[in-house]
Amino acid sequence: MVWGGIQDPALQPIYEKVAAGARLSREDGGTLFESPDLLGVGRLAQMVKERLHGRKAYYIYNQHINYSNICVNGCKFCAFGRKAGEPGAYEMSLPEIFAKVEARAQEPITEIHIVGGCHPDLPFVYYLDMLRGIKARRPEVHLQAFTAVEVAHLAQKADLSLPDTLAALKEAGLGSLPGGGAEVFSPRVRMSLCPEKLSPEGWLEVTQMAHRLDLNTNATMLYGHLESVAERVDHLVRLREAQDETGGFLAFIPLAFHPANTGLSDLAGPSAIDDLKTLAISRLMLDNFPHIKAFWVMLGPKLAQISLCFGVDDVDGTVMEERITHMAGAQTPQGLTRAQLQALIREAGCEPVERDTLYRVING
Ligand code: V47
Repeated sequence: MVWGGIQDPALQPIYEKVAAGARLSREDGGTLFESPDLLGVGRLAQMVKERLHGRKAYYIYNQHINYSNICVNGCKFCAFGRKAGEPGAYEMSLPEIFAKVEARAQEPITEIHIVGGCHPDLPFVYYLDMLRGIKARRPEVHLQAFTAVEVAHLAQKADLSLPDTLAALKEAGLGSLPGGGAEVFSPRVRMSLCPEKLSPEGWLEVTQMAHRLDLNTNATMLYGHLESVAERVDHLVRLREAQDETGGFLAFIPLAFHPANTGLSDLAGPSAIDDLKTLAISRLMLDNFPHIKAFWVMLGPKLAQISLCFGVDDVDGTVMEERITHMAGAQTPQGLTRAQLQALIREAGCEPVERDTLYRVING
C-alpha cells in the first residue's frame, strides 16, 4: 500500500491523524520510531511543516559566546565542562567577552547566544554586567542567554527566587533563554549520566516561569546515548504538555550526541537515519511548537540540509565560534556565512528567510 510515498502500513492511522490535524499519541510516537519507512515518516513530517511554513526555511545571523566551561555538574555526556583548576578550564573576563562582541561590531548580527557551565564562584553581578555591557555596545542585538540550568544555579548562588532572578536578568538585557540543559527527562538515564544536574521538574519550572514573565525559550533533547525510544517519546510529550500550559517555546532542537572526549566515548552516537527520524518525529509529536531546528554544528551542514525535507524549518545560523560540540569531536566548521546558509536552503527546494530570535523576518 502506498499513500503519497508512505510504504509502511503501520503508518496509515498516523497519516490519517496528520491529514486531519489531530494530535498524535505516545503510542504513535513509538510506532514512528519503530517504523523502517524513513521516507514515509519524513513525508508525514513534511505535511506538517508545509502546512505551518510552506516552503520557508529560516536562518539567523548570530554569534555564540561560551563564556566559561567551569561547571559543578560533571555530566558524563559532556566534553566541555571542567572543574575549577582542571587542565582546559577557562573563564572569560567581562573585557574579553566585550572584545568578542566588539570584534564583530560591523556585522549585521541580530542575536548573541550565550551559554556556559554552572560556575561555583562567579557572582550574579558578573552575569548582569555581561548582559548590560553587551547591550551597551550592541543595543539592537537580542541576547539569548543562559539555559534553565544556569538560571536555577544563579538563583541559588544569589539567594533569590526564580522570578526575581529572571526579572533581574531581563532588566539587564536578557531577551530569551536557549533550550539547553533539558538532556532527556528520564530519571533512569539522568541517574547514570547527570545525577547532579537540575531535575526535569526544575528545568520545566524555570522555563515555564520565564514564559510567564514574557521571556520566550527554546527546548532541546540530547539523544543517541543511553535513552530508549519510550524515553524519547516521553520527553517530547512532557514538552508538549508544558507548551499547552504556557505557550512560550519557540523552537525545539534535537541535539545529536557526540561521544568523543566524554565519559561515553565507547558509544557510536546516533546514525544519520536516527538523526532524520528524530527530527521528523519531533515535528509530528510537537504539534504546538512553531519551529523545529536542525543545529548544523552538531548534524553537519549536509544532514541539516536534507533535514529540510524531513519536517525541519530552521537551520540555526552563522554561529562562528562554538565550543560544546567541538570539544566533543565535531568536525563541522566553526561558522557558516549567510551566503552558505542561503545556498544550502535553496538547494533543498526551500525559500531562505533570515529571521531574528523571535522569528520576525529581516529584510535586506
Ligand atoms: O545543554 C553537551 C548539549 C547543549 C554534548 O536553544 C551535547 O537554539 C552533543 O542547548 N554532544 C548546549 N550535545 C547547546 C544547546 C543549543 C545549541 C544550539 C541552539 C540552541 C538553541 C541550544 O549541548 C547542552 C547539552 O544538552 N551537549 N554535551 C555532546 N557531547
